[in-house]
Amino acid sequence: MSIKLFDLSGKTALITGSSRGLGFAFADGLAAAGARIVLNGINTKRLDEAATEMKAKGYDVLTSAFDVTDEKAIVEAFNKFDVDGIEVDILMNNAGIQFRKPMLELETSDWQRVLDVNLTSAFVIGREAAKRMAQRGAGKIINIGSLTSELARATVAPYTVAKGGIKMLTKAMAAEWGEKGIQANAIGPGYMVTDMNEALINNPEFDKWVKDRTPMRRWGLPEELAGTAIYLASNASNYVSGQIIYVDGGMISVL
Ligand code: GCO
Repeated sequence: MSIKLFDLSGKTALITGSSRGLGFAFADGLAAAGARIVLNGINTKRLDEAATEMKAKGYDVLTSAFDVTDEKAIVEAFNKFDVDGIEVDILMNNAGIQFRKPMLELETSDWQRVLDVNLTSAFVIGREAAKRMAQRGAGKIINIGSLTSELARATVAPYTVAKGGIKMLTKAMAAEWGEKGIQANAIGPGYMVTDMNEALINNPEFDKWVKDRTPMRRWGLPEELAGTAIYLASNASNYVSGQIIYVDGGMISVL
């Protein structure tokens, strides 16, 4: 029997933080490959607008509004999936915030907030999804890392620590859940054109640094991440686990 390596038909993907930015690009990409999409965010207006835009393309889209730092809301969301017969086959832990400030000036509360959104949420949501995936003997978890999963940049310490943790959480998930038929991998986006990076893009000095530091001499486009997401969400990666794939124009590989 030939399996369709990159076909996501019949699969349901939950993508956190997917009403805009990279999350929305991931949703669009997986939908184009045939997946039913569950969009997530905390702003229900923005979530509904994103769902409407995707439905206009003929995609099968649901929404699930919950705060990724609210464990009770996460558990309730998954219990509702159970009641509604929604099986999350693919989980993309994409939700994340950035907070740029030197550590000497950084409040612990700001440090903690970034870690809660960018790292702990991936564990809690991953655990709830994996409980169900394990019962079915199959599942794909894709965590969103960063170049800062490997390299530090001054003034983004909590984000760097969280993204470094995402890389190792991905390996921990692979270690514990491989025997349950779950593959856990990560994507490390480079400097991408997103709202989160608007201040950097509009800073001529930083823009020049990114272009000089990147072999492809440009910022990445969110849609350029879709192919890697489809690969890691599909049968094409059934024996791939614990990996992080950098989609960064070559930046992390050069001095
Ligand atoms: C920053 C940026 C980066 C990018 C991305 C790079 O302030 O340096 O926000 O963190 O967003 O994570 O891989």
